[in-house]
Amino acid sequence: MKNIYEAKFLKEFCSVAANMYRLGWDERNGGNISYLLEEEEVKEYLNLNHIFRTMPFMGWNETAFDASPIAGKIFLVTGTGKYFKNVKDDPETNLGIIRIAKNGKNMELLWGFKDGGRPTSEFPAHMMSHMARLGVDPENRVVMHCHPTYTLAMNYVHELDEAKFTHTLWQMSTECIVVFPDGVGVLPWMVCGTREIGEATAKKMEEYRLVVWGMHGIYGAGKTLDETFGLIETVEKAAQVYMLTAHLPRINTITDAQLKELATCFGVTPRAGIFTQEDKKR
Ligand code: 2HA
Ligand code: ZN
Repeated sequence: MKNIYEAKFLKEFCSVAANMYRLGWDERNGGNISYLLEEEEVKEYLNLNHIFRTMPFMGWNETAFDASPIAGKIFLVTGTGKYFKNVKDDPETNLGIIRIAKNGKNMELLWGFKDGGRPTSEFPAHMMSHMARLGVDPENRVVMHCHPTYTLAMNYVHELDEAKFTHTLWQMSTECIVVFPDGVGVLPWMVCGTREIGEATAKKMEEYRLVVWGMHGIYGAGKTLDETFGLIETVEKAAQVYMLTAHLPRINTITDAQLKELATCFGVTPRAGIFTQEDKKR
């Protein structure tokens, strides 16, 4: 067996968590990541027949949550109550590798959570989001949640309307429409960790790779850790520009005609319905 600390998936995961912490997106135990691994790559490092513990999905009763469509799939995931700050120095305590049990009701621990920990309280929301994303993109691997400062700040001063929010972000930085032409889904404020927010997030994930949780944070999904991080990073940069300028008279803007020109030039299709927003000049 190879040393798991040499595994690319673990090294990359630790480094992305460290970056998210460094950027202030994951204070205390804020945020969570789940990363779908290939069985082939995991079995170089772990004996897949050795299950340390079997755990039910916390807080979700059997009828409420059925993960059988992804039974047998293996995820590297952050732990509940664990701090992103500590992931890099002690991955085996702060992270775990779990497999969805055959019945779709339990998780089998294959590595990590060595202090008795368990996956993030948002794990069912993550799994439902994985199922939704895999339905539209079979290559999706990552679901990432965090609390980026400017995105959160923007939630308090900008309407929480998907089309308006997306349109404003697209205007705040030229690359936005190229990076997320599909826009940003927005959920109203909801209690986190619940079945309701999990289901609502997964529903949005059928259409969006980015979902803002009103006055809480953001969810991103993608094929790789880099791609998912990059999506959130691009939203956060645009939100930062918005927050640095929202209180000032705006004398220039990227027009809808220019946004459309960008889309044509980069070969992306902007989500329908965004350009019906008035081109706000304040
Ligand atoms: O895990 O961010 O939304 C901590 C959170 C919950
Ligand atoms: Zn959160």
